[in-house]
Amino acid sequence: METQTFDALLQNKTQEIEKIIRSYLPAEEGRQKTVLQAMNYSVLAGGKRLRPMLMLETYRMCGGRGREIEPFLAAIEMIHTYSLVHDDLPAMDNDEYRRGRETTWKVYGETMGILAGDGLLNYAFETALRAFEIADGTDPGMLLRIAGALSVLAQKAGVHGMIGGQTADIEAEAGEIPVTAEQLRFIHEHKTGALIVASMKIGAVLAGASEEQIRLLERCAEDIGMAFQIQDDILDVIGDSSELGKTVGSDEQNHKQTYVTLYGLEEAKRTVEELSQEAVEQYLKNVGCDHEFLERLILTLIDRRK
Ligand code: GRG
Repeated sequence: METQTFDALLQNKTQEIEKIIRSYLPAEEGRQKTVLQAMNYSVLAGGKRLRPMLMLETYRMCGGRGREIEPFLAAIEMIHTYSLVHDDLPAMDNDEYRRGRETTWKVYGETMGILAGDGLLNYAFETALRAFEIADGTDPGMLLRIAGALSVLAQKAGVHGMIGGQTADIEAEAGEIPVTAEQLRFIHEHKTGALIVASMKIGAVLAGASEEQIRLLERCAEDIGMAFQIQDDILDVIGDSSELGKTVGSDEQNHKQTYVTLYGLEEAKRTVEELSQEAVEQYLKNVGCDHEFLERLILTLIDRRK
């Protein structure tokens, strides 16, 4: 695929996703207006929308054509955004700049930042449940697939997924002892990888992919998640704050051990490349579907600058 074609496709697909996400945002009204404003502020601040993109493309690649996927696209972005809102809080990373804007707690205050994150997490499930309203009630298979997708969303966002990873990360940061490679792997797999795996798995489950296809796509997503986090560590060292829309150098400031501090910059870059190639060659290509766009997307992430 020509670079120009890929770029144009990426832009169109991002716009499509953006429209869907916006259509599921709550109205800013009633006595809880302030928290609703804070929730929407953080979602509307932008972001690459990578997780909904991976979900939608996996769904379509596996033959999905319905609209049941739409509330899940919005839900995964709400959960991802809540994690950023909470991660930026003074009690966690204490960041003031994210997605090119002041962080939610900086604008709305710390208490409202906590509530906005809680609100987004819960609203994500209210939103995903709306897939049942879209589904054709005469197809029990679809109802089961939606229930399966909800279960993936709950598990991967939860204590055995992202929250578990964040816990291990916070504890590693507070400790005096250097983190081991195994600990770091656990943190990355859960903190970052879990939502990326959830995105691709939900796409596959809703599209009715086979067990084997789901297994391959999970492995593929695990590699993408790991590569994505290592690249995030790299960009925290060599990235440009205005391009990234967030502060760089915060890992060093927080004395955080990362893939870069453990293995060095060059080895980290090599690993991102290797994992991304493996995601495509060993897993994506064996799913047996037209994978051209997803392949290109995964390989483009190797050199991402934001
Ligand atoms: C607070 C429960 C809880 C979890 C927080 C996800 C997370 C765990 C913290 C956010 C900070 C961080 C470095 C997370 C790793 C995942 C990651 C690289 C997030 C940034 O994702 P992008 O680059 O962000 O997709 P945009 O803004 O483009 O959506």
